[in-house]
Amino acid sequence: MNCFSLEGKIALVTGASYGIGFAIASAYAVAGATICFNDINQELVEKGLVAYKEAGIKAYGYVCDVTNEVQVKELITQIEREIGVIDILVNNAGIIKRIPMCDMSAEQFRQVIDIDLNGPFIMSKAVIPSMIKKGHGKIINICSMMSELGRETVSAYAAAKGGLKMLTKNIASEYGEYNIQCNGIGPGYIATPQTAPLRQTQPDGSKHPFDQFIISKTPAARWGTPEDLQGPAIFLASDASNFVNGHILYVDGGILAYIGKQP
Ligand code: NAP
Ligand code: GCO
Repeated sequence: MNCFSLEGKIALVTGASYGIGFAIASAYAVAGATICFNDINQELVEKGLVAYKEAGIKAYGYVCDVTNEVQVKELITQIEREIGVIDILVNNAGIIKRIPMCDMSAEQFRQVIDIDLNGPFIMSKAVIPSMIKKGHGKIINICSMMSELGRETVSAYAAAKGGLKMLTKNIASEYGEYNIQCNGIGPGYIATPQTAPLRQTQPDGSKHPFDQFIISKTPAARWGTPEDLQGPAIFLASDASNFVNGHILYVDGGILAYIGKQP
C-alpha cells in the first residue's frame, strides 16, 4: 500500500484559485484526491476552474469567504451533500498588509487577523465534527516564517501566523484522540503574487533589495516555488503522517537554520 496515496480522499483547499493553494490542490489531485476549493469571489473561482481544467484536473470550486461563519457552514454542508465528507482541509487562504505598525489602523490589523487566523478557526470548526464521525481527518494550516520571526511592517501578519502555529498545536491536542492530525506547513519566501512586490525589478534594472536580502538569508540561495511545497503537503495529508501531530514543517530552504551570509 502506498502510504503517500490520497486515493479516495476528498480535499478542500481554501483560497486555491492560484498560488500556493493551487499548487497543493494540484498535487493532491495527482495523488488521487478529489479537489474542492473556495475563493473570495466568482471571478476567482472561475479563473481557478479554468486553471485546474488546463492542468487536467476536475476540481469543484465554490465562492466562500473563510471569515464568514454562515458561508463556511453552507459550504461544508454543500460539499458533504454533493461530493462527500471532507478528509483533508488545507487552510491556505490568507492576506498580508505591509504597513509600519504605528501607521496601521486597528481595522487593518483586524482584517489580517480575521482572514489569516479566525478563518482557519472557522473552517476547522466546520469540518471537525464530520471528521470525528468518519473516524479520521487531516487539517493542514499554512503558517509562515513569521510564525517564528518578525520583521518590519508585518506585525499583523506575524501575530496571525504565530497564532496559527498555536491553533495548529491546540487542534492537534484537542482532537488527536479522534484520529485527526493537525499540522502546519511553514513556507519560506515563495514566488507568488503575494510576494511579487518584494521581487520587483528596480527602475535601473537591478534586483529588489529585499530579493537580494532573502537570497543572502537562504542557504538554498533561491526563492521557493509553490511546487516546493507539494511533497510536504502530500506527506501531511497522507497516511504517511498518521503519527505526526501538532508539528510545523518548515519548507524554507534553510532560512530558519541560517544566520545569513557575511556581507
Ligand atoms: P496569494 O497568492 O495572495 O493567494 C491567497 C489566496 O487566498 C488568494 O486566492 C486570495 O484571494 C485568497 N483569499 C484571501 N482572502 C480570502 C478569504 N477571506 N476567503 C477566501 N479566500 C481568500 O497567497 P500565496 O502566496 O499563495 O499564499 C497562500 C498562503 O501561504 C497564505 O496563507 C500565505 O500567508 C501563506 N504563505 C505565503 C508565503 C509566500 O512567500 N508566498 C510564505 C509563507 C506563507 P484574493 O486574490 O482575492 O486575495
Ligand atoms: C514578507 C513576506 C513573508 C512571506 C512568508 C514568509 O513580507 O515578509 O510576505 O511574510 O509571505 O510569510 O514565510
